Amino acid sequence: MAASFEEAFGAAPQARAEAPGRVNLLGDHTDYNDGFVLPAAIPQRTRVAMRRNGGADFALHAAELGHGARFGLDAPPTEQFARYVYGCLRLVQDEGAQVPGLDIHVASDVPMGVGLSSSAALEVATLRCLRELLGLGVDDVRIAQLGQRAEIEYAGVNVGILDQMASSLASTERALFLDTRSLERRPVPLPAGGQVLVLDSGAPRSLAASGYNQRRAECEQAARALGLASLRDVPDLAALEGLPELLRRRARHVFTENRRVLQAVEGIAAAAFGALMNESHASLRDDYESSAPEVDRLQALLQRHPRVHGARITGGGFGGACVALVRADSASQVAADVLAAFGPQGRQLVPMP
Ligand code: GAF
Repeated sequence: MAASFEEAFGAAPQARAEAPGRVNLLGDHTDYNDGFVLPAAIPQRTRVAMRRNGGADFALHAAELGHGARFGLDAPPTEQFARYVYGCLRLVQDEGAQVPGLDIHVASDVPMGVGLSSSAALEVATLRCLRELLGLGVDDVRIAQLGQRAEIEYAGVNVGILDQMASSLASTERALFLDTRSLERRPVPLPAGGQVLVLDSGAPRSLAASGYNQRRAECEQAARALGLASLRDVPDLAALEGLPELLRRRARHVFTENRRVLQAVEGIAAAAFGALMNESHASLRDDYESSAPEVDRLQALLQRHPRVHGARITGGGFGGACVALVRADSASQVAADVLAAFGPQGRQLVPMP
């Protein structure tokens, strides 16, 4: 596959944009319950370049496709990867913009399918590039909202807004504390003496889409049974007592996870932040049942390491990566020790090795 726009299309692009993946430090499966999240951007980014091609159709080149895709706005492409781009084009047209035929090149080093939001990075980079090319008057929050809709309406996963807000607004230097109901947000420093490490378990997230949609439906069912607009509004754990066992555990995860995020942004020490990460993992594993055995094994190795403050599965779950808060300047040592014990299917993703 062509490594650059020029190589693929033989001319320079008219617009370029990029957007990062994200790692969620705390607050998973809270966003579609109107709750709190705490992501940071990762160094890996997706880059999109575009040029008007004089026609009405779209030619997409991306290494992830393994071949070029061609499509028009009247019918979605068959490849899942191309559907994210298609969704963005359609939504921008629905916003009232005239979208001309385009040559589009995508290059990305955001790891795919591990819980680091490669799809949000693609959506946000595509929308940023369209904003630049077409002079769209959409701000970064609107970009995130359009990206979320592209994923729900054209890729079939009923996601919340965490990933797109993180890709659109977070930095790698600090975490972004976001209230997903009001979209109020503020940057939060990482705990002093802590460094973020992300290791992939190599466990495929094969059931991620169906498991995710099912969890979301269970949360909505629990909120309905409690007579609440969403699980964000659960006042205390006692309020969950009347729920059937399974729904009670799902709701308990959401309630305790929101509380953990609120505690984590109070300027607590790295050790206390790490303890919240460990609790979050246990809650996702036992109450939310959105972890996987290989991820649990990786998390346990991380949690036990003397230079680790805490660790948890990150993102949508059902496989994928763990994020850890480790002692400053310890990431390489921890990664080497833990991966040696875990096995060759594991790999270090952040900091980039
Ligand atoms: C996926 C979704 F896209 C997010 O909206 C969020 O729900 C996350 O899983 C779990 O916190 O990344």
